Amino acid sequence: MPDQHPSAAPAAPAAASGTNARPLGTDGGAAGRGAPRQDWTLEEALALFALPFPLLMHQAQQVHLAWHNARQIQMSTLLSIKTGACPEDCAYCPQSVRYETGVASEPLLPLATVVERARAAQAAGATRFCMGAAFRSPKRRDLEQIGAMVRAVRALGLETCVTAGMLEPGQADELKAAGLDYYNHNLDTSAEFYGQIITTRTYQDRLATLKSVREAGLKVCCGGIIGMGETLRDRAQLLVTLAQLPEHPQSVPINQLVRVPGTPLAAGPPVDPFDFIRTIAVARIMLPRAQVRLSAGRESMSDELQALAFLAGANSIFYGEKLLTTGNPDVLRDQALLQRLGMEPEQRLQ
Ligand code: SAM
Ligand code: DTB
Ligand code: SF4
Repeated sequence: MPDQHPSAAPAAPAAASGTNARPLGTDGGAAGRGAPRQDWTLEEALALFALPFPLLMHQAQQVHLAWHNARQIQMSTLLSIKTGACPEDCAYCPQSVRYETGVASEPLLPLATVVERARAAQAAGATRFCMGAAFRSPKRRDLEQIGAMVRAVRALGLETCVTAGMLEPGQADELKAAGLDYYNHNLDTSAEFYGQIITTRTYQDRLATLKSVREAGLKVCCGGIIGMGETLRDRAQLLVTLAQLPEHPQSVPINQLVRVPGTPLAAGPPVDPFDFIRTIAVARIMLPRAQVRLSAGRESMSDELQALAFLAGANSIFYGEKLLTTGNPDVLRDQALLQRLGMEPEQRLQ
């Protein structure tokens, strides 16, 4: 008997089988693309994951081409503005005070240093500057300083993003008033698996911060991590949760776990690269309008694997030699990769 992929069975719903007439990932509105769907079910997401790889890639590319300029990649540069000594216990994170990872802690950087780094990122070709702070949640004085950083970086003509832990509604409003464009706060994984990774804040806490951010009028950057021991079902459920938010996040980072010695997740089986690409492709289909960012983990990926991620619909990267505390490909390698692929950095600010 010839091998039969599980998805060859007739159970796949229409959205995954490619047989329905409406554009994939949308409600089929009159404009051709329609509005992004917010009624994705876990069964539909799983059916997408179960598609033969070439069919999944084909569907992801159809969505990608309908919504985006597939030549362009958005480039964001990260800077850790406050490093280490974080009280939370996120099992993947080298910045938690609970793990011996060798990360030296540093208080909030001076404004001048942040501006200097933002200028350098802009000169290298980044259009967004993301400031990451290892806080459970920022205090009043922290937020004032971060607001000043946002104002100064925005004044350079860069888009701004901050990630600094949990926010109350008033704090999100304060950042919006400072001119912040995006706030990054990841769900990281499914609600079901979450408790095995973090115990010091709940999934509900994360959803509450996302609500504060959205309601302040900030753009939401929210995604997760692949490779923490989660099942395919957890990956599918994370994407369903993102797609069912009152509004799709405008930016969706898909991180591959960087295994940092000293963290509880330091040892673990590697992620199958094709499963990683599948996650990007399903994210592209379910969240058609979002920027899907090929995020942490690129340093260990071949150029060919990154090209597959772009084919699957990733259209944003972190650009610059460092993420927060770990490495990232150097800018010359990234520039060469885009050039070899006939692709280019996105110039336009959203
Ligand atoms: N402390 C803030 C918070 O957790 O909300 C902001 C900074 S935190 C480092 C931002 C995100 O980076 C995390 O939510 C997680 O998704 C990602 N991250 C942290 N360590 C990582 C690792 N080792 N590999 C992949 N992603 C990681
Ligand atoms: C996100 O999703 N990934 C970035 C950013 N948001 C803040 C952080 C990745 C961190 C990787 C581990 C480190 O460098 O410390
Ligand atoms: Fe702290 Fe953020 Fe790291 Fe969790 S992910 S330990 S909250 S810095």
